[in-house]
Amino acid sequence: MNVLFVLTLLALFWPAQGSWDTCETCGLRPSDYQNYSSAHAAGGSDGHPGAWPWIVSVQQIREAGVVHICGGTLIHPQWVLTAAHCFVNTHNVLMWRVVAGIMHLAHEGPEVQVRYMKRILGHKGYSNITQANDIALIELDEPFQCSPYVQLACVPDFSLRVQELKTCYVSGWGATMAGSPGMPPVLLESQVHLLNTHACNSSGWYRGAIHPHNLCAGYPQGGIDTCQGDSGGPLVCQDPHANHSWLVGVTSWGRGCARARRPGVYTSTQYFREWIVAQMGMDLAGAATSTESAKTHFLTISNPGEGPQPEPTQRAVSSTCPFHLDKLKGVFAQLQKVLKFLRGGKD
Ligand code: 4AZ
Repeated sequence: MNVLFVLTLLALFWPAQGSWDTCETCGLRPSDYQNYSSAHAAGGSDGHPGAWPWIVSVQQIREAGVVHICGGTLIHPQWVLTAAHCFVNTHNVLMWRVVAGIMHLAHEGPEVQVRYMKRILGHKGYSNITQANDIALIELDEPFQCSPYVQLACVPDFSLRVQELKTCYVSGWGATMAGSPGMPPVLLESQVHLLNTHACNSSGWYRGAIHPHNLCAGYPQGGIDTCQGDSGGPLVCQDPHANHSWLVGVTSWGRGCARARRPGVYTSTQYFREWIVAQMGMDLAGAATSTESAKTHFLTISNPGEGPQPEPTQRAVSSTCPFHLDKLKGVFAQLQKVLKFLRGGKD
């Protein structure tokens, strides 16, 4: 009986150990849990590998080599959310690649993964004059493999009260000063505040240039901001009740960088959630029948990885495959294996 108890405990904790590799969760940073070997924007600071495991570098392949153009965020193993304006010069998928698990752009260590593009789905309503609908999805040729350095971000639905989120961060390989030549090759991060959109749109600020689907983030006095090269990348905020983050914005534009009353402007992922689901859903209709896991990954869009599951009244939770059910299924599978082993059966 004692052996069974020990094995039960083992079975209970076993799935948690390997779960970084499965892409079953979103919004979790493995580096918060384990001490993996040790991210910006104007006024920001360096982080450590795996600090922002959902960020990717969207790079153009040129004759002279590859060039970082934009950031992006992994929201599914095979889908990256980014800004539409990143592709104004070329929509040719053959000219692009996406790099995940990278911190220093010049150092592609063993944790770095590279994928190529199958499709670029820019929002049809994108305007390069008003920067309206500055959002795009990239479908990759092959899925990324989740790891302690590569994880998915969670896209909130309408029940999350985004404006109430207090602890938010931007990250990227963008310039440290407006107009500065080149980019820092290392991923930088900055903590920013979500700013009141009405104030952001007022005279003395952006004077009506902010759309209902934008968020403003930074500081009224400036000093800390995203900048050229950070666009397409993530604005994430910590959930106040659990230890996962929400991808609330895609870095879009700003007048200069880090200037007073000219904060960074972001495309709201919450506003475009239905658009995102519709773009990916068309493809997933086929993919979901081929593998059950594709369905699970897709559902992580609304199911963050850990901590208390949100109240249904507060945030919609998919009824088909909640994360904790998945985890329980894993535990029972392990238990069954253990029992089978004890009975002398083959696994
Ligand atoms: C850009 O061009 C860019 N200060 C991104 C963010 C901001 C300005 C410019 C915000 O990628």
